[in-house]
Amino acid sequence: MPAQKTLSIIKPDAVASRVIGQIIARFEQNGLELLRAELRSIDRDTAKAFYAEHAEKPFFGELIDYITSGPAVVAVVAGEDAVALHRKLMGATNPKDAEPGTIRADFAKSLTENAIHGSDSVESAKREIAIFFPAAAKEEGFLDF
Ligand code: IDP
Ligand code: MG
Repeated sequence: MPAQKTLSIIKPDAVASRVIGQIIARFEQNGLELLRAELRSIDRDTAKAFYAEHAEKPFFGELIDYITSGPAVVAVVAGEDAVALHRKLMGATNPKDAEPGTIRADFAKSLTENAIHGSDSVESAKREIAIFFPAAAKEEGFLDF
């Protein structure tokens, strides 16, 4: 089985805080590698499709405003057990609950502006990679993991 892949987003607050390098270093120090990465703004339609599971939540509007507010690093990160390992490196959604030494504990500003996104399952990873890297997703075997 090829290495597992996950969709990682270094969110606009972390890009503005200039900690892209520190976050990517944590991936690399923990056995994960970057397969694709783009510094880009996320448009509102893409953001709404990406966060569709939260469409009915009271914070949805705030979340879409935030994730589209400036450049983000959107990446495909790969390695053994990449989905769970990347989530572990992220820490809890609310930085107040995140373990010391996790990306959110160290870099997040608030529950909304929480520095990083990572797919929550292999199925989510495939859906999210196809949204942001449609050409890669069509490559033979890219989504076989
Ligand atoms: P996750 O990013 O840890 O998977 P989700 O529950 O999927 O967390 O929420 C997606 C994103 O929505 C969070 O990362 C955070 O930016 C934002 N968010 C989640 N819950 C709240 C909330 O209660 N208030 C405001 N923003 C929230
Ligand atoms: Mg989530």
